[in-house]
Amino acid sequence: MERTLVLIKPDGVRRNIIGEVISRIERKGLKIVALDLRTLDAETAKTHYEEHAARPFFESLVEFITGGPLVAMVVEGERAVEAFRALAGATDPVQAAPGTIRGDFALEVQQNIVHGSDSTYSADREIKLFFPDLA
Ligand code: RTP
Ligand code: MG
Repeated sequence: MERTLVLIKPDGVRRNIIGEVISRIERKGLKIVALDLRTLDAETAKTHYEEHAARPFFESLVEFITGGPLVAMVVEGERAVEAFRALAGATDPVQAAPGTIRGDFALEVQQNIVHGSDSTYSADREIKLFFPDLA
């Protein structure tokens, strides 16, 4: 069974839509196998988003993602990586289709509510980073 790392970013927690996001994951038929509310330190945030280290928005992204508590989850199911990315919608919430999490709840590219791993390779790396003790 495939696993993916999902984050409800600090903007989603601040806006009290944790339940809304979790409900969509469960409604889809995906299973939550680990879940934790935590505030990231800068080092973990930089490792998580290391692929973007050279991008102009990197510093601002790290500041945003460490700026308050977030919810980290491991989500499991058939093609879980792709299934959750479809629920999340496009990175830019204005482009994201209505009916997706970003399409329904966000307007700005940085504050786009959720993260989902972009491949099984990334999922593996990110799950080890966030939940090193998970079997
Ligand atoms: P994520 O990694 O958070 O699931 O998002 P994604 O794959 O859809 O998008 P990605 O390209 O990996 O970008 C990571 C996050 O960086 C912020 N971002 N800001 N200011 C900008 O132009 C910009 N572009 C991206 C977003 O929070 C995006 O989700
Ligand atoms: Mg990404």
